Amino acid sequence: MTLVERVHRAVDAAPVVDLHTHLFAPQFGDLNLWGIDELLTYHYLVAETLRAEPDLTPEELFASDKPSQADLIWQSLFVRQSPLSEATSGVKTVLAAFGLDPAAPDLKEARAYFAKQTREEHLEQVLELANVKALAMTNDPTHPKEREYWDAGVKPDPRFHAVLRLDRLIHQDKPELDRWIERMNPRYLAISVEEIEPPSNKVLDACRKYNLPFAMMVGVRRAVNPRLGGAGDGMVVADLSPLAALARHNPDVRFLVTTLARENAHGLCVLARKFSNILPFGCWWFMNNPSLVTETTLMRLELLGPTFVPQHSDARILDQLIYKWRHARHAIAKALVQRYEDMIVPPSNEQIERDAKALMGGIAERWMA
Ligand code: RAT
Ligand code: ZN
Repeated sequence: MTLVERVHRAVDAAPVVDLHTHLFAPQFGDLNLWGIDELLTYHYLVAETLRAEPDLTPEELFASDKPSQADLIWQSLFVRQSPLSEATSGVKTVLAAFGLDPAAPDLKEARAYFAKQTREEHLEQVLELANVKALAMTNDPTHPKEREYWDAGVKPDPRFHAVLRLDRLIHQDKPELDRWIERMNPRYLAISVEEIEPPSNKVLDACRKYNLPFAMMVGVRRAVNPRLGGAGDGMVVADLSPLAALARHNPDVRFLVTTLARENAHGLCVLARKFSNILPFGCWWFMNNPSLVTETTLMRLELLGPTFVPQHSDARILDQLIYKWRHARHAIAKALVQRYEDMIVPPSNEQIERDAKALMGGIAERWMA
């Protein structure tokens, strides 16, 4: 077997621990999204459709029901135009994985397929196809529907780890951090921000008390185009210097950090070389494209060795795990091959497998333990 084959095989075989998704365990009922209409109405594809159809207004698109939106998006991005973007090629990867025709003229076959699946069987099938062994949810107690499940004492499937998202909670008059941490048993606390804002002492104290990492997703500018709703967010290049101060003043708190701007990826690596309590993770959102995943992973390997988490899926729809991870695996393996090719002594199979396991799941698992 060639080096390329050995590396791709090891990366494919390594089970994933997915550090950030928007998926819900099946115990959360309708919050757990799957199927062709959900896949096609993903906000990444909504943005691309409104670009491909300049005569269609966002208001018109959102006024129709979900299946009609999905039909329109399929015709626009998959039939009238070639599905060259990452989000469209992802849908094709998912359809092919289920043995469906990725070049179908309409969604009939796909709808019939998903209609036959049960929620439980479908979950097992997707986790197996994606080779995902555990994943982090994004749990927001200010979300009324989600809150009902927690209040009713929901016990999520143990492969779905809770994560307490603070974006909205910390803006409440009296955020009940202890109460939510004790109820959810989260693996870390998380926030998305435009610029790094040092968390309050209350939040840092909670991280210490419960020994939980604090995750920061940096560089999102919300509602750049509000008419696009959930598809309307943009990005900024952030100043990372407050992160250095935060890591320096709080050596006993662990920080999980991802940045949205390609321009911030290098600075984050340099900071992580200085502070072992910073873990760079994932190629987030607009960075989640094969070319940028390979580039970023290569840079991180060069600066940090195998001590980071190359990717998280950010999946919102269960079936997306299949494409987000297949595509990521391919991009990550490419970066690894380049590094191994430059080693004076070629790597053994054991070495390759050890590295693949650490990068795909081992390190994430340790940080979420
Ligand atoms: O990637 C996404 O789906 C974004 O909409 C965001 O959810 C982002 O990942 C976030 O967690 O804020
Ligand atoms: Zn996300």
